[in-house]
Amino acid sequence: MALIPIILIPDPVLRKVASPVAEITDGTRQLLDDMAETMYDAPGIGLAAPQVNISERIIVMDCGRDEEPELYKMINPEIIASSQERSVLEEGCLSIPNQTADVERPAHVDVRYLDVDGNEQMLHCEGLLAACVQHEIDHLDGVLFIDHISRLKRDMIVRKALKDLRHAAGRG
Ligand code: GNR
Ligand code: NI
Repeated sequence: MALIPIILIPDPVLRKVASPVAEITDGTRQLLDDMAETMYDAPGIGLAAPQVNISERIIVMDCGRDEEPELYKMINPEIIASSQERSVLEEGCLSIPNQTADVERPAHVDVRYLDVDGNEQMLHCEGLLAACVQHEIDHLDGVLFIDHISRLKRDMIVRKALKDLRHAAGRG
């Protein structure tokens, strides 16, 4: 197990469309383990492979409480149905540190994915898990949560985040 550095905006890897995984290998499983460790360490409730500089369609999520962890490892996840009903949730992103915004998305989604053994799985997601899985699959398409809010709010968040990061790097 190993922690992997998390990529921050404005790195272009976060804007690329990630490639499907063609073959699930021990390397894929090792990456999923390392991503889970990195997610818990951050801490975050989800992590997509582009956030660790790997442009492949792989995500991990755990929206469970501390007492009841619920880790999902998903390969080539796809949203196959979305509810008409929408819900608004405050989102953040490990690649845009210290910034949050209310994001409106379908309230429920059905996700199809491959598990670590290559078996097809289906998961019905609601609440925080629904927001999280949509946020993670967006990362696989080069989309960030700030793309779902007004341009004014987006520009403000990006400006603040970049300023924060400059200060953190000691160049501000
Ligand atoms: O840790 C995270 N919290 C979160 C909160 C609401 C909706 C989505 C998320 S995902 C985020 C971690 C992250 O950046 N995943 O890509
Ligand atoms: Ni994110």
